[in-house]
Order: sequence, then C-alpha cells, then structure tokens
Amino acid sequence: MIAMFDSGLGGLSIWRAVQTALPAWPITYLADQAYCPYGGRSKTEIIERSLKIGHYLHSQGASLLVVACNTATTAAVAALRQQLPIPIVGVEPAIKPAAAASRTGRIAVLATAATLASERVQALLDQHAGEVEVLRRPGLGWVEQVEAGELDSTLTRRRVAEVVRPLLQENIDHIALGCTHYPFLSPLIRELTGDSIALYDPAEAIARRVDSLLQLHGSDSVGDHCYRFITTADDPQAMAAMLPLLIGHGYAVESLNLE
Ligand code: DGN
Repeated sequence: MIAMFDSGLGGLSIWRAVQTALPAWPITYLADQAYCPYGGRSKTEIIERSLKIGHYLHSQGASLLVVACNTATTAAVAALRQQLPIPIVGVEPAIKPAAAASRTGRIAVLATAATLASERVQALLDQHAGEVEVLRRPGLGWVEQVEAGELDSTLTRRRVAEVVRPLLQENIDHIALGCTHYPFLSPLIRELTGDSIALYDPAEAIARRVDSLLQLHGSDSVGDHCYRFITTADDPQAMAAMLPLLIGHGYAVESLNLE
C-alpha cells in the first residue's frame, strides 16, 4: 500500500497524480485536519505529528510514504527517514525546472509562509536559481479556502487576485506552486495569468518518483486497488463531501483519533 498524508486536503493533488500513474496500487490517504493548517505551527510540533502519522501508516502496511505537504516535508522528512524502514518521498516547489525554463529571468514561488522561510527553500534557491530572480509570495488564506471547499467563491477569487495580480507587473514567466493545496486553485490563477505565465505543479514528478521507488524496492502489493481515506477531525462526513469536488469521486472517510 502507498500511504500519504497532508495537514488536510491539499495532498489530494498528489493523490490524483499517483492514482493516475499507478492505478493498480492501494492508497491510504490521511488528512491531519485536527491540526490543519501546519503553516503557523512550530517545527517541533510538525515533526511530532508527522512521526505519529508516519508510524501509524506504517503499522497499517505502508510500503512507501509520501509526505504530500511541503510544510511537513520541510520540517520532518529527515526525522521520518531516520525512524521508518520504508522509502519516504517528500514534496518541494519545482524551483529547478521553473528557473531552468525561464526566459525573462524572473519567476515566482508560491507557498505557505513557513515553507518560504525554510532552509530547504533557501537551499533550492542557492542550488538552482542561478541568475534567475525568484519572488517568494505566500498564498494568504488559500489553504483555508481549499479546506472549506471554496474553489471558486468570491472570497477565494479575491484572495487569489491579491497575490497573483501584482505578479502580472513583475515580468515573471513561471510560477512554481510550493503548497499541495494550491493546484486546486490553478483555474483561478490561470484566469488571471492567461498563457503568458506557466504554472509548475510537482504532482506528476512525485508520481514518477513513487513509481520508480516501488520498482526499485520490488514491493508486491499490486493487485488490490482499494482506497482508504482517514481524517483526524471528528467529522469524517465533511471530508467525504469534499472528495467528489477535489478528486472527482466519492469515497467513505474514517475518523481517527491520533492523540
Ligand atoms: N498542503 C500543505 C503544504 O503543501 O504546505 C499546506 C500546509 C498547511 O497546512 N498550511
């Protein structure tokens, strides 16, 4: 079984890509909605939550764990790799391909404030930005709007415009999406940017990485394509109601108390 987790529903953008690339694999997705958003939490707290979730998913039979959250990857991927005896795949903003493809020499990376301020993003910039100027912008309120299922409301449009409109004056030609919630707002971002700015969502690259690691480790769980969805929130119905909107299909959701 492939396991993945996020602070909430954003990691479903990774789920979609992994499920499409590996349709024969069972996937268990855990949304830590009792602790969402992770953006304002301390590194220690995010590590503690991530380890608790990682150990739980391993106990459920995970062959591989995808940390489908940039904020949790930044804080906790090293601790997870130390403690769990399975491959761990983290996510990170696609700064490298965006910078490599830029013709204007200016790109933007959109992520949570925690991710933007992290050493991991600084290291990506140091290694891959080169001469390219990278504007860092937090999508203020975006995670909350996706969690609320408001992918196209007036407030969501306003929140997206507040961040994206000023970028239209900046001569950027690529935007790297560095939060797994943000691809669900891509249609609104594209309405503002048109074709002049390319959006980089790392989901498909993550799915290719998962595929190659599973082949490398020769795991044998193929054949039973059942999908499990778990939330740490009290009300699993709320997440169940969101699944058709976010991944195009309804599934039952279990509630789990992970205190
Ligand atoms: N989807 C998470 C990420 O990629 O960073 C959102 C983090 C949060 O909860 N703010």
